[in-house]
Amino acid sequence: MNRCEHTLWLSWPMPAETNTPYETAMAEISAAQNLPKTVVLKQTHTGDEAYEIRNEAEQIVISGDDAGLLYGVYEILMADGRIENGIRKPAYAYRMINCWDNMDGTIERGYSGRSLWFDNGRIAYDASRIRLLARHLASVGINVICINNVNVHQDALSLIDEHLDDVAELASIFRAYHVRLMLSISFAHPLSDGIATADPLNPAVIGWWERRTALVYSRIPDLAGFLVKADSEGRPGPFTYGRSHAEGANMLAQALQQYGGILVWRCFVYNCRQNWRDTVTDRPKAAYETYQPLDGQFLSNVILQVKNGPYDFQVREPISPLLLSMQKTQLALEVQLAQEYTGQQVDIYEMPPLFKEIWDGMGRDRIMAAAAVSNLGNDMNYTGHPFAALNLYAYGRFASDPDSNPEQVTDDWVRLTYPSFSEQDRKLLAYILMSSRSVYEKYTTPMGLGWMVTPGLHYGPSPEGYEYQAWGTYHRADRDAVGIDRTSNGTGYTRQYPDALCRLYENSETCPDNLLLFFHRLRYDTVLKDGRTLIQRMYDEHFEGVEEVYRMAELLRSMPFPQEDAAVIEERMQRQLINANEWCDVMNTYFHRLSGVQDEHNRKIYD
Ligand code: GCV
Repeated sequence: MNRCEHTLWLSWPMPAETNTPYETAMAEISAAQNLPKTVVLKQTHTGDEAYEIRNEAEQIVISGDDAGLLYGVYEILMADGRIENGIRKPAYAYRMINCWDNMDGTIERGYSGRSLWFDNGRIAYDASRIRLLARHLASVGINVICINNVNVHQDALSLIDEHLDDVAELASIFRAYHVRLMLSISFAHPLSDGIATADPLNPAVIGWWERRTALVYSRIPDLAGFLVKADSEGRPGPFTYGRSHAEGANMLAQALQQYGGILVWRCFVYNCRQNWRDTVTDRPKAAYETYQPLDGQFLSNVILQVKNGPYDFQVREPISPLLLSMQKTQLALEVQLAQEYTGQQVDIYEMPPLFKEIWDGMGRDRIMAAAAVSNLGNDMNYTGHPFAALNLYAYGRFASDPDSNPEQVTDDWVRLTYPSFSEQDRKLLAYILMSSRSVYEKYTTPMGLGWMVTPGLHYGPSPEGYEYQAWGTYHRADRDAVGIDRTSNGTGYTRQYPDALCRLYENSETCPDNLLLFFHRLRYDTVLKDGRTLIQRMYDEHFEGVEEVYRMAELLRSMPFPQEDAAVIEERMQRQLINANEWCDVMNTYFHRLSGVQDEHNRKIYD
């Protein structure tokens, strides 16, 4: 078996090329050798990707559509023995991956090589690698992939212009696995095509988008739709023309409507030119303030895509209040598999517990779609670190079934990825992966503080790197205290939550420890629930985090990984150890210098 087939989780051979998901399901059945029983496919009345599994003399998958059959077949092939009879249906109609790939082949916040489909301003790919990827996406129910960066640079305008036929060809590879393409578009595109304005209410602009959308759908009739980042971090948008985001989004949605396309509009809008002296503006409040007043104003094919937390994919954030507050608007949750702030696919940070926390915090019915910023690239193993593939796998599982159990999902991935492991090794690896998030949190920024990363790069510590900058990400540490007061006495951010949550977060006694410094400004001598002072807890967490990485490294070395994986895991673990030590020392020194408080255990803190 070649390397790239081995490293993602489907271990049986790649089936021959097919054209439709139905043929793909049939081909997967015959490619898998070790089936316990025959799998039979039957078409019936159920639709919407639903399927039924029946264990009779044979295992039977019944579905009204090709996609349902495909998902049923994967469920059987990936299961560990017998699976339950019953009907399943993916929880959301759209389970999306957002790739931040640029036409020059680079990937914004990419940590696993270059783009799998763009190079040097054009579309170029290895079709068999794309098929392998599509196959893995389908195996966990992912059904939409947006191939280009939400920051749409000038050369990417060509995707809905001279490169449209190449995009259509790429779409056909994904189509066989029931994965539909989506494209990020620039709100200002008409300006580059002889139109004097991009005002969404201007008839010339409306006509331009109608014609362009018609052209796109003539080549890719099943395109899922368009994705837009507008008025965010310098991207163009309706604000330039004094229009609201509802007016902007609806104009595009109208153009998509007759083709069944959706318009996904990102809610990542905040003031990225903030004066750090301004203590009134509080960036986490921004998305709610912008979009909540627009609730109910969007057309039925608009989906607002909201990041899981109110800031930007920090190690730990509370659930975004916007996700809890829109009653009359369709929402998509956005998570980030690319480990921008969470170790960059060098440090191990596994997301099943994060996904559980997010869905528990939000409820499964608040949204009608899920999106994940991709962690994929053209590295042989697709995700840089072999363990980062678990994040992709787990995202698909949760987006299909938000009630998934994170332990089970992790176990399944380990069993599928390393089938030759003993039960003991499987359990140990699953345990390491499940704890990796809290280990990372301990040595970086415990208790919800966030940021403090090297500006721009976002890897490694820099406690004041963002402190005097314009991005609105401050902690305002001084010699007595750290954090921002986001309660009603402070910036009032807590008031964006429903009452019960607002009360929980308002009070530092009831606020969960792991979010204390997100919501409160606390003195270093504050005594926490466990009896330790804030500063002592800070020191302890950093030291413990490093110790846990050493333990993790030792345990991983004892496991029988395939040779290629072992080399990558060890090389990255060496870098994780350096990073963890650096975080621990820099953070402890920083707070020790500010507070002058000694560590109760007299461990080494550099002055
Ligand atoms: C695509 C953060 C990242 C940016 C990213 C942005 C976004 O600010 O650092 O690289 O841009 O989020 O989500 O749009």
